[in-house]
Amino acid sequence: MRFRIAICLIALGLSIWSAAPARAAEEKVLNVYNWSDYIAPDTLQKFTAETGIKVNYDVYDSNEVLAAKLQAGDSGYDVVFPSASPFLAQQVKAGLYREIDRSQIPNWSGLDPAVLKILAVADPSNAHAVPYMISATGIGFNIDKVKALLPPGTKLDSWSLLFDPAILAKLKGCGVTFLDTPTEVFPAALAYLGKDPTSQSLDDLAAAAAVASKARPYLKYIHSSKYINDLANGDICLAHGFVGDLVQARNRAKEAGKDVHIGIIIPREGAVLGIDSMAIPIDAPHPNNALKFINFIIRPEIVSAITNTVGYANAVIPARALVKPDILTDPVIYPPEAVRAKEFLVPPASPQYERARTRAWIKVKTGL
Ligand code: SPD
Repeated sequence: MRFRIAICLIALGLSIWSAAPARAAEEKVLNVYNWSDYIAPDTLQKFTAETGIKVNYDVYDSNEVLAAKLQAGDSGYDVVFPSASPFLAQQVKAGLYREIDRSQIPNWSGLDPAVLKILAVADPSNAHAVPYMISATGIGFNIDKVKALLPPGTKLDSWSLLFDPAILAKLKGCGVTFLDTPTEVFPAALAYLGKDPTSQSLDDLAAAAAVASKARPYLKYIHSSKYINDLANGDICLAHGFVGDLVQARNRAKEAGKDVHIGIIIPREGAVLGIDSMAIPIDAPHPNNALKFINFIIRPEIVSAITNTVGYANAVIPARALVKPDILTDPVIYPPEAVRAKEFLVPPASPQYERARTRAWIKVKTGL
């Protein structure tokens, strides 16, 4: 019997030993699942040229879509980009990510400790996620159209632009849009109402849903990425959006030489703070390539080129010297302390609250 156990242990030892070279010889492929409009045009080519690793690259535009893929399991992805809270927090708790082997991420030393500290709220000890891009959620608008439609002197600095039915009635004809997620719309509605935007009380949820439902008839659509081009082309005039995406809309309008001028605000009542991170799914087929990719992305030259393209701030301190001065000084991309102080993370919620929030959102969307 003892002999048999010994044989088994030797066999186990051999199989572990023989698994090591197999891991080292991981096939030269990496499957990445990122947000749309969230990388520089040459980032992937540069990575492949340097490492020989071919990247299969898919995109999504909502945390809910990523969450559904991860929960189903066997996504086939090696690197994904969840937002810090509530999504990353819930997914870390559910054991959906591998621990990051920091010995493989020498560029970790450049990461801003202040950002890591905030991210640690979702990912204790920063064990599973590496910060990618940071932004607030705000409002983008067509300056000329909105000013022409609203009474002179209307202040363009508040969530009332998105939720006040009197304002929406005036803007309806030129196109107003919401992001397609309750984790952005309801906190913004609570901020508009002067309530705690991180509240998880069911009464506050009902109040937020009522505000959003009242706005619904004035909306052109609810979508989380289409607004970039539509705002740039003048097809809509006011969009609830991720600030970097609104910056891209502003840039696209300028580049197209159209007579469209986009204003962007982080509303004075406060706004959702988004810290998107890179994480490796627990069942990733190419975890070693994923580590190489993550380390590559946070290299100052690479991450600054991404920031310069997509209009989102990054968390790499030595990259700041390489970010274009007009981006570094843009108060919606790198907001001043007074604005940042009002930004907040959406906290993870109980399953019961999440179900109520999803039900409330479906009601808002369908108008039922
Ligand atoms: N096109 C890039 C979109 C990035 C969205 N980040 C989500 C932040 C959640 N608050």
